[in-house]
Amino acid sequence: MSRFFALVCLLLTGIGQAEDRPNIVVLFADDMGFSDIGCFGSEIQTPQLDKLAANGLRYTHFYNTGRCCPSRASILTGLYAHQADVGHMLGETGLRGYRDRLSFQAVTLAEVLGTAGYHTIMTGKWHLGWKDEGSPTARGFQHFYGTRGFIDSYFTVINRTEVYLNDKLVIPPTEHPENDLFPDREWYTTDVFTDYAIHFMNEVRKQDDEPFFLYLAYNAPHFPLHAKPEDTAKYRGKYREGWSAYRQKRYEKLVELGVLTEDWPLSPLDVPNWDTLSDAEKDDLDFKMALYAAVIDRLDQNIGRIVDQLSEMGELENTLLVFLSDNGGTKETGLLGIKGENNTVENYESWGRKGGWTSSYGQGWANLSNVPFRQYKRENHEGGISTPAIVHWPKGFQARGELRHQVTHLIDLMPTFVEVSGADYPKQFNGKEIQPMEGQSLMPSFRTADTVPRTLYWEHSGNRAVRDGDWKLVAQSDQPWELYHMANDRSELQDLSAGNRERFDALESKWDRWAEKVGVLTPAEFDAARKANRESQPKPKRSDPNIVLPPETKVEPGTGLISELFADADLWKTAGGQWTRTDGVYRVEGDNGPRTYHTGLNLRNFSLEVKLTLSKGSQAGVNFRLQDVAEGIDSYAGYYLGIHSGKNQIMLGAADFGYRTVQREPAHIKENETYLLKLTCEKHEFHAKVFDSSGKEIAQLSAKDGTFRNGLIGLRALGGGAEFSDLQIHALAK
Ligand SMILES: [Ca+2]
Repeated sequence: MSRFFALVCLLLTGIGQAEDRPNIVVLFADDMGFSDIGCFGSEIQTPQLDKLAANGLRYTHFYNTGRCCPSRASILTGLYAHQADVGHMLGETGLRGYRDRLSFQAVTLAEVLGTAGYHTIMTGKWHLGWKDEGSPTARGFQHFYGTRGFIDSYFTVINRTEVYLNDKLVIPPTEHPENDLFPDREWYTTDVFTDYAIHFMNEVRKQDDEPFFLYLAYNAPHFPLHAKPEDTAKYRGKYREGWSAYRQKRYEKLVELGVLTEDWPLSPLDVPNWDTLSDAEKDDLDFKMALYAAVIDRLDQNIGRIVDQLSEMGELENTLLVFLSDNGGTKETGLLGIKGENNTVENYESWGRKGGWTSSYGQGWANLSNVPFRQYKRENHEGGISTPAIVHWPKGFQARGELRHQVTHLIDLMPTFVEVSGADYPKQFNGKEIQPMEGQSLMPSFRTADTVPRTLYWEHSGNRAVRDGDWKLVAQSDQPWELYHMANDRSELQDLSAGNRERFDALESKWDRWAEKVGVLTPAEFDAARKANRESQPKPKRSDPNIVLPPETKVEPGTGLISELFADADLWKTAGGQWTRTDGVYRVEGDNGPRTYHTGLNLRNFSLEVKLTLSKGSQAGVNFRLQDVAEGIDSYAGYYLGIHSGKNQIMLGAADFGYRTVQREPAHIKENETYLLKLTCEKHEFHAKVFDSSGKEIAQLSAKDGTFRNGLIGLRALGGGAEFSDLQIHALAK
């Protein structure tokens, strides 16, 4: 806080009086189009957001960057995404503009507001880097629950989307994440991210009366479409009318609401006419859109919970709340959605909870999401970069239910929050020079609808745009520029390039200068830089076994027992849980979810034996090929051989996109009984046998995986204590 502002606060409020600076809450949706909520024309029921709009402001020209990572970089730093080193996604090039974490020459909203005395809270999807140095807690959030990467699943935790509580990995990939705040409720991202946001708000209020900043980055409604049945039921059947009917309805409502002017026609349908589809396709698409609507409906219900919480705390009036989406509706998954031919209404049970790129609504419905605009997520036409926007702050401004047509962007949140918090935007932070803010404060627009001309820029994957006053020059990757007059034609239908050469050239040079300034690479340059960076890195030893041991230790394939080489070495890493290791016995206590203990031993061909006792609780076993769980960064999928007392079974599971059981065998598993697990991984085949304490074989399992490269070997326990002993690992010949 600036000293002047502190003094003013002190004079105005007097010592001991309530803090006058507002709480700041940013609610961020993921892959949601311009017309997907009620107060922006949608038929999807969003009464909570509509109420916020009715008591606040709606911005009709609010822009994002068109895609997940860059939008997150931009909203948090107040810079263009390239300046925050996230010009593309999280690919490391070693060059400015394109790194695998946020720039250290940028400060986050949390870092700035934290220095002004705000409590800083984040829940949800970070998607700005897996590394510790770039994590939410490293970048200013004092409280965090969520993922460091993407999410792509609602009911389960899939590979590379581990859930962290602050810096602690609390949920590795699993089909059954634990809802630790509400053990009787199912773990569902939109719900639990809200649960934790409320939990943290209560926690900070127990500490003191200082305002808080909450950044709640939901993954809804990003695919895959995982909805709760009671939410889906509200919409199922409604969408059989087809996309054209709903595009027209939304357009008319947007005009009626005053969000759009009739001068901007509805862009033409960009997908096949609904009537050309078969009845089965129509039914399938109705179901998928009902799922999408249900995911947004649930998002809105949870936003209601946040509002209720603020109300109960008596702090809703003086909370500056902003709702935005990170990019428009997506056509990334094809015309009819992912696997339209395979994942059907009939076999919903088989794909309805499967994470990854398993289900989506497809381009047809994305064309509805982005009404009235053209194009989609990733692109810089209005359909990709326009977000519905709501600002609610009863104490901050008089306006209720009004529209604002000022041209605004994610980069504007930083200067707005600096202004309302009295924070100093630093020139230096942690010893680094910090780039100046790029945005403009929204504060004047809280008071007046007067618009002011401004210039904004975009670039993503070769898609590019510049908006200067009422003019916009925009192009798709590898395509020529198009020129539009936005006041007359925001739907971008009349390309005016031909008759306005001077303006065209001026805008093009403006964009070129900006691209030079922020370090834009063409897609080809980006690919080449990423490749060069990859090749410049020390290569992992491809020979087998690839063992992470002190450099002086040499292990050759087929050299027999190698576990003793590292038995006492300090090479073990935990991914959750307090493990102890004494005299070759590895123990983990407690009952707090999945815990993993890794050897640092990375092998392709090996055999392993270990004795395992479940002291109390459900399941434990051996992991291999789970580098991501151990390191939190890599993308190797994993296998798991485990015994499960709760379900009385022995299983071989695999985590790729979502955890799946490869094979399970029934067996009576007793607590405090010692079992012997024997496992061989050789030439892409896995064979396991399990014996009871009398030496009787009680299960035999096997699997084959041609893509298996090597596995980081570890021990794993879920839901209870476990003890491992007599661990023996042999490196086998290739
Ligand atoms: Ca997104």
